[in-house]
Amino acid sequence: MFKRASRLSFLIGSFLMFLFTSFASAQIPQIPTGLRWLNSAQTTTGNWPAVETTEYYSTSAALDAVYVFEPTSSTYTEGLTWLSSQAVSPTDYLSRRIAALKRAGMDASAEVEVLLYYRDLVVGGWGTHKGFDDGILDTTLALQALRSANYSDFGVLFQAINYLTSNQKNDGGWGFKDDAVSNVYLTATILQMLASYNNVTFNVQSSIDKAVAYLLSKQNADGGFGSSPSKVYESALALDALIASGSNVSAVVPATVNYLTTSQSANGSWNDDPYSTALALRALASVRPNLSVASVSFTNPMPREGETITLTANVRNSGYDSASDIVVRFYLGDPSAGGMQIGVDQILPSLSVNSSSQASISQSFTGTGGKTIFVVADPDNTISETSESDNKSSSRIWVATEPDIAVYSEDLKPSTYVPSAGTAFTLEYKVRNLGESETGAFTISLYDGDPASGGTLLQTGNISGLTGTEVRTGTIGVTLRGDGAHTLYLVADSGNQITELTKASNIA
Ligand SMILES: [Ca+2]
Ligand SMILES: [Ca+2]
Repeated sequence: MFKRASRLSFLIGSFLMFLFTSFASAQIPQIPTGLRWLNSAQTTTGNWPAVETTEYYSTSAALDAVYVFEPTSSTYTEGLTWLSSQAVSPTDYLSRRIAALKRAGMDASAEVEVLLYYRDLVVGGWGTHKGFDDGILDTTLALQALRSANYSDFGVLFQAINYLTSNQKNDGGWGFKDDAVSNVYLTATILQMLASYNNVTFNVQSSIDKAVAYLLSKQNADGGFGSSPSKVYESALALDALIASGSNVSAVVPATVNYLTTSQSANGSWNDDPYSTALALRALASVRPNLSVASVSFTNPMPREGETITLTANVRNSGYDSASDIVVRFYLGDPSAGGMQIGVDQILPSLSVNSSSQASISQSFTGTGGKTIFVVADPDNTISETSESDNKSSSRIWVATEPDIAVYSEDLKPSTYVPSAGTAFTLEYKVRNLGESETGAFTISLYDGDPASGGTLLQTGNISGLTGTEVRTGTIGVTLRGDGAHTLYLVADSGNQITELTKASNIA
């Protein structure tokens, strides 16, 4: 076995996969000045020079940053051309190259093949080259590269991730060697990578939680991270990774942003170093809002056909930056499965961090039965967020059938079938709403004899509205005059339905 060279003495870059394209966002002034400096620092051959680290790391980090803001710029394309033209062989260079190629939509299958050839088949990690001792950083970078290439061999990924999580120290961090203490740089890099696999291929939440706790404990009084004094590259990587972790880290973000913005040089750079400048820019860009639809509610979740109701979405910003001009769009059905927009786009003027606001439309529906209302915040994705996958929510309504009042003869029960003439008895009855909508108040009338052919009105009563499908039981006092057979008729909401009491009393 070869021993891997020690690389503890210099900075090693890292990359992130940015899956989104350019966004027009309200930028803090440090971003455009930093970008201008980064553009000016590119050499005529397309690369960025080595200052605090090698030109390959500088260039790879600079491309990560430029891609976030100006993915179609000549700066980006010339940098990518330089990066992809370099002959590289160590695991870390190869991994950065794979990520850069895949992000640009280019083929990296040959590079992935070499990377997999380097893999230690026993331990499952990666060293600098084939046959080198496994290393934490090389394994992390290889996993990042395989993620960007959508590599999916579960066994390979599992063994490598397990190698890393089993080397996580008790304090939640990682160090370069078994006996070394944890450090911010390595822990942030691994946390970023683990977050990209969490809930996609693996559940590494407990490892993520421990890494977050470690990093949070390493924030310095100046708001930055790293072995005090704070370092720009460590602060930037830690901020990026903490946000990517999905944990709520709002308590530390403002101070770290302040550290980064105040440590920018007058010329727009950080430390006159492309690598630090790129990481700082990328970290500042990761401080984004996160919009989500917290709930969808209705003034009446069970309207009748044609009834206009108000649909309200509660939109929340749980991110780290404010958002403005937020489009909120309502759909009947899932928009990703043919659902159609209802109402017109609603615009929320602004949402500050940790605030929420409501958007509403008025709408009526045709066709009875269950319907699902979807609401999407920022449906055209014009606002860059820390998560783009939580912007949709839904809730069910039921469009109800019309009310339908009914009384049935078997629901009419006199207290006696042989009452004496002139003696009061009671009649128990049930009135039913066969429909799903509320009836509103109505009257019931009891007749002696068919009301359509001269029956006598005995009693009229008021019934308060029946809810959908409600059955209401009541009683009426009755006194019949005259011997002989009587047939009682109960009429609910005259005109709706008449029922005949067939078991007529026979008075002796
Ligand atoms: Ca979101
Ligand atoms: Ca968005």
